[in-house]
Amino acid sequence: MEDHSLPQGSYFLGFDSSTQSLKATVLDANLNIVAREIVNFDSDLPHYKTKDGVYRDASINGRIVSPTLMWVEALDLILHKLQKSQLDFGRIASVSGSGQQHGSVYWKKGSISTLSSLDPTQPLAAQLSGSFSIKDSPIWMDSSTTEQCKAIEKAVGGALELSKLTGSRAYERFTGPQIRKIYETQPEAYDATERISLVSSFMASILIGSYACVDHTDGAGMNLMDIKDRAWSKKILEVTALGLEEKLGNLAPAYAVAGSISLYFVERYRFDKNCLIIQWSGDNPNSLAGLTLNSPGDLAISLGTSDTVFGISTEHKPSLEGHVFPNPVDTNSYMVMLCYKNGSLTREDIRNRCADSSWDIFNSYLQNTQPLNGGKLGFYYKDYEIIPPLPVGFHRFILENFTSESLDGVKVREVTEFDAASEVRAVIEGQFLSMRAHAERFGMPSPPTRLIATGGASNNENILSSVASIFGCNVYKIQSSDSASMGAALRAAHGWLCNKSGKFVPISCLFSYNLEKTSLNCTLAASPGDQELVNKYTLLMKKRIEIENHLVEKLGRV
Ligand code: XUL
Repeated sequence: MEDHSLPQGSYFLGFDSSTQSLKATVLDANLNIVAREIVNFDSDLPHYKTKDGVYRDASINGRIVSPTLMWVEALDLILHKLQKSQLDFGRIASVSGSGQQHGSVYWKKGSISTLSSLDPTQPLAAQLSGSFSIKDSPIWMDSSTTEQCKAIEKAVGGALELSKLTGSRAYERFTGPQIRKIYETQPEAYDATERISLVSSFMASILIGSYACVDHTDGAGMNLMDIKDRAWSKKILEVTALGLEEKLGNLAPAYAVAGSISLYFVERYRFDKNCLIIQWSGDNPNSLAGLTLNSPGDLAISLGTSDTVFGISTEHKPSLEGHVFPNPVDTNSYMVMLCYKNGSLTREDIRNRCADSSWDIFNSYLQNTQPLNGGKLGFYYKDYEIIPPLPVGFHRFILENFTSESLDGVKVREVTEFDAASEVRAVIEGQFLSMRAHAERFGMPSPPTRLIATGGASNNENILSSVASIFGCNVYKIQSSDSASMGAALRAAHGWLCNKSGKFVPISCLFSYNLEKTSLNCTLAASPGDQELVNKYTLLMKKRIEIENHLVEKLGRV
């Protein structure tokens, strides 16, 4: 039998270049965490003057960008922090990473020579500051490309056709519509671009000192890749922007080697020169790997700047809602996902306004209010939401005569405010009722066999208890809530193993160690308790969707 063990004494480094921070997780050969670090963009790199890692452009509706150079500077800073923590870089056998999905970077013509000859005595940012034809990268929060989405869908024969081809209908944050907008509104900048990277392939490019490929999984978040063939769709490239193919480079599987680490990092941080860089991917696909999701009955929810719900599917059913991506660690299955823009920043907003900016008060409100919130339903969109496509605004309703036995005779009354405690419960129940409803509509398992929670808010027991009752299943957690950087470290190990074997090997080979003894062990965090409550939530969810449909008819994007 082939030996699938990882070399004892070696380390595997995973990054997560996300909206608000750059994180790193280092695993040893037994898959235990040996080091972690974080660079918080707002506080550690204040000279970029970001708020929550982004710039919200008040002059253009829905435009949200991040300074590309900040991500570059964060890489030097996090490596410097890891160096100070005495991490032995020489033991790192491979590196991979997660990038916030959809965000794009525009490399100026000629930048490849700067990238391939970086001087290890100088910081990265100083050397790459002139390398971008667009200085601020459009990111996943941007919703300014509705016109481009409509045009692309129309040109390929409709939204469902685009979903059939690429795994998703056109979405404002997806990279194809973003590129089309740049092509239309900044043609000189588009012409001056020699390579367009995703955040994932961008960070990998810096590490290898050359342009890295986009991986198949994150590539499916662009509305440009034929998901069946895992190749750029010529038809869609043509209707997106002229001359696009040469700017995109090649695609590669997630488990492939992007290249060896560049001399810059060997000399500046003492990485081993044989250290491999495995293709980076999106944060959600890598979370799927980090949570060791492997059964179609499992669902994961990631509660971060964005909230996402995802699972595994063996088939690709085109839909007008949600996304289908290739599974980064299994060549035969797909990842299915829903993404909400109003995640932690919206929870924080309600905490700040209603709970004196304190999570303790927020939690006490959750503890002291009854499940179902006496029929109070809230819709909180601090940012233009994706699911449902509704603009910024808060909407509150009270269901009168809601006995929780049936919806007969229930009257819906709109109100302008709730008391503070009800507002807190309404934002939490509202977010998870919406997730359950849309997950069911998208064909995800209901109830799931189990639900694995990750991301910052998964540390909140009160929130997880509501999740368990709303979804009607047990909720589990892994030791670290940073599944995106954990998944990247795991994918670094997986890619290393595939490279050693000269072919794809299932990631389960890595788990022959007995998962329970590793940092990936899942523990039960909350149970649904009483089935009657689950049934009542089912009714409430139905009513909520009815109200949501009315709101979309009245205010939504078509
Ligand atoms: C997924 C999405 C977000 C970002 C967050 O489609 O837009 O979850 O990946 O980093």
